Formats: sequence, C-alpha cells, structure tokens
Amino acid sequence: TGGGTVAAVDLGATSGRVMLAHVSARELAVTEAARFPNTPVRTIDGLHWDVLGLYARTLAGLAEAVRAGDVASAGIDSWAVDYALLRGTRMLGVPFHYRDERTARGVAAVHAVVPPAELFAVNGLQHLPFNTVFQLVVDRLDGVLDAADRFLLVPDLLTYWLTGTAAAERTNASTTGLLDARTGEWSTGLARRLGIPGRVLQPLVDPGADAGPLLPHVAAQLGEGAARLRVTTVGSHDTASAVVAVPATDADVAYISCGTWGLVGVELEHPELSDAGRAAGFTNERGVDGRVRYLHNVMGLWLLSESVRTWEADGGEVDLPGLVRAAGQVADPVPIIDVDDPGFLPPGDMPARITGWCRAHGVEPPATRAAVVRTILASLADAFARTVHRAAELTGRRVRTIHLVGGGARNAVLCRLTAASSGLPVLAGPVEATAMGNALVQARALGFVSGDLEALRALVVATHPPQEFRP
Ligand code: LRH
Repeated sequence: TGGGTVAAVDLGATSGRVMLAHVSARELAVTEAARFPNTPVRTIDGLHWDVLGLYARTLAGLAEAVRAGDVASAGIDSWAVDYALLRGTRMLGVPFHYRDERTARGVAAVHAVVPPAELFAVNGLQHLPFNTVFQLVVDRLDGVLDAADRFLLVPDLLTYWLTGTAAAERTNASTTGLLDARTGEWSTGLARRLGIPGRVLQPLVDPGADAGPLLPHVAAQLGEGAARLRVTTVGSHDTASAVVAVPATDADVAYISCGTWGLVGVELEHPELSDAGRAAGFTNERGVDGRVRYLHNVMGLWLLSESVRTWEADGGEVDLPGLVRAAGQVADPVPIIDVDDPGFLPPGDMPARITGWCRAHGVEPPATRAAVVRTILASLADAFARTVHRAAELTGRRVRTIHLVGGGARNAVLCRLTAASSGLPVLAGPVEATAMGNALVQARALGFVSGDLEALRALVVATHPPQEFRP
C-alpha cells in the first residue's frame, strides 16, 4: 500500500506532544505538530493534573496536525495509573497526580484486606504506592467512589472526550492493579474484596481497535480536514508504545525506556510470577499484541528534572545541556545513591534530598551542580545495569545488548555510563519511541503497514538506526 498519515498524541509527565507520522512499508517519518508543557497544579486537597488544559492543547495540536497533512487517524497515550471518575458524561473532580501523598492511606487499607504477596499473585505488579487500585480505595474511603459509575485512565478519558466511546485500553489497564496478570481480564474478585464496585470497570479493548469518529462538536472545532479523522486505540500506556518501537533485531536484548521514569526489563510471552521476581520489584505489564513487559520502575530522569526545577526556583536559568556536559567531565568520584529510595518520589527540593541521603548513609554529598548531575546520572546508570542483569537472571534470558529509548537517549553521558556500568553495548534511540510505537499500531490497524511486532521494529531499525555506546 502507499501508506498514510496518522497523529500520535503522547502525554508525558513533564510535556505533551502531537506528532505527525507518515508510515508505509518503507517509511516512518515523524514530525512534531505541537509540543506543550504539562504542569501539575497543587490545590488545597493535593496535587492534580490539569487534564482540561491537556485536552485543550491536544485539540489545538490535532487541529495543527490536520492543517499540515491528510490525517487518517489519531491515537492517544500517556503516563500510566492516573484516572478520572465519571458519573454519566460528567467528570467528578480533578484527577490526582500519582505523586500526591494521599496514596499511603490506600496502601494500608488494601494490604489490610489483601496482603502484598496475594495481590502480586493476581495482578503481577511491582508494588508502587500509586498503582490505581490504591488510589481508588482512597476514593472509596473518602466517599467519592460511590457517586461514580466508571473510572477512565487519562488516555481513555481523552479518547472518550474526542469520540464519546468509553473503554479501558488493556496495556494501561494492566497498570491499575485490578487486571488479572494471567488472563488479561479484570479481576472482579479482587475488586469486590476491596469494595470497588464492578460497574466502574469499563469494557477492555486492545490496541488497534477502532474507537470511532470524532464527536460532531470536536470535528467542527478541528476544522475541515477532520471530517475523515477517526481515533484508533493504541498501546495507551506510554511505556507499551515505547516498547513497540524498540529497534531490536533479535530476542537477546533488554530495553530501558527512559523519560521521567526508567523502565528497565525484557519482553516475555507469558507473565513471570515468581516470588524472587516480586521480591526484586519486577512487574508484569501487558504489552501490545499480548506481550508481557517484565520490568522494574527505576526512578528515572525525574531526579534531574526536579533538581532543575529546584535550581530554577532559586532564581535564574539553568543550562541543562551544559550541566550534563560538565557532569560528563567530573573526574573526582561521586557518591552512588539509591535512586529508588521512596524519599525521592514526591515533588520538592531534590538536591537537598540527595544531600540528605548521602549524609544519612555516611558518604560525602556532591558539592557542585555538575557533581549533583553526575551523581544522578551515574546512580541511574548503576541502577539500570543492576536491573538489566537481574531481569536476565530472573527470566533466563541471555542479554547481549541494551536498547535505551525515549528522552534519555539524548543524554550521551547517561548512555555512556550505562554501557560502562553494565559491560554491555547500549544502543540509544529513538528519542521519540513512544510516539513511533503509537503511530505504528495505528498504521497497522489502518493497513498502512502489516506484520507482527518484529516487523514493526524492523521498520524502526531501517528508518531510525540507533547510536551505539560501547562498554
Ligand atoms: C512512564 C510511566 C511508567 C509508570 C509511570 C506512572 O511515563 O507510564 O510506566 O509506571 O509513568
């Protein structure tokens, strides 16, 4: 076929973008139609996402995309776990940010009924205090869940606002903690035990499913070219889309999807529910085409972006690329911190917390901004390397190459340090893997390309060869 053009909407924790992708059997050309910041808002009751702002900017970005090309379809992905409650068409309150502290109450309430090991045996997930199930139980305790007849994860919410079709896309649903890792269906038994009414669980749909045409008022807002536009369900968990576009040529690879988080692991055909894996903090998330993303959440570039935010609040511009280059030249040894320490999770003064961590562990804290950045990058690389080797051990997979995709692939110091720490070659890029995976799944659904994930990945390798960092 001649191929065609789709729009990939990718909402990250720090920024969102609408990308235009022209896809055919030989081509994967991605250009940016719009990019906008995602700025959380703290109100009296906690930390929230500005979902209306994100929706408005998504609409503006789609309008831009429609003006620029003959767009056949749009697909939406975002960070996982967060959601809106709805009653009928009406959103009940402003969605919370997963970094809001309220989740602790939910964890205690859930574990009192279903102990951690039992929870893992059902959902196969790494314990993260913000998994949707914990948040929903807080809503139940606060009396808010009673009023809701459904919850929609962020990409499902935007798809609903665009099309009027309400569903739960399966890759993202797998991050809620309410999906059975073995069957890929909602665990209604678990929901019942936790007092989460079955009615709030929406019908599950798979990536590639048609979500329908735009609602008339949306099409009118997007202008002439939008008449033909449909929404296609993609791997709506951003990490699921990113893994689709890992430019792997064989199975002996691990991936690191590195943005706000560093998602480090391997792809499996079936969930791996061993106790050793649970103890090591591994998760079984659903991927596109029923694959399993067996991975561990490493804290990621959040440590860096939150440090920059702290320095900027102190006054003045921060030249991040310059700081990263300077970090690359720091010759004195820097401390290696435990990036997964839960103390680093909430927003706030990150350099102070890094200093505090070092003092508490009897090591000399980094003294300059460049040394702080070096500490962060070297510590991330150390965690990435340990996690890759652990994933290999736990699954019996022989890992000969590490693919690093996402924004982190732009950071040459991080890629170099990851190669050095792991003793393995790091193949970096594409930076826009998530948007590419999103676009490829749409393009396949529309018949612009065909084949399994390996075929889609071969197209990424051919069009966007990664950059190699040798150990
Ligand atoms: C990365 C990500 C990750 C989740 C986290 C909440 O953007 O989706 O996979 O664990 O955000």
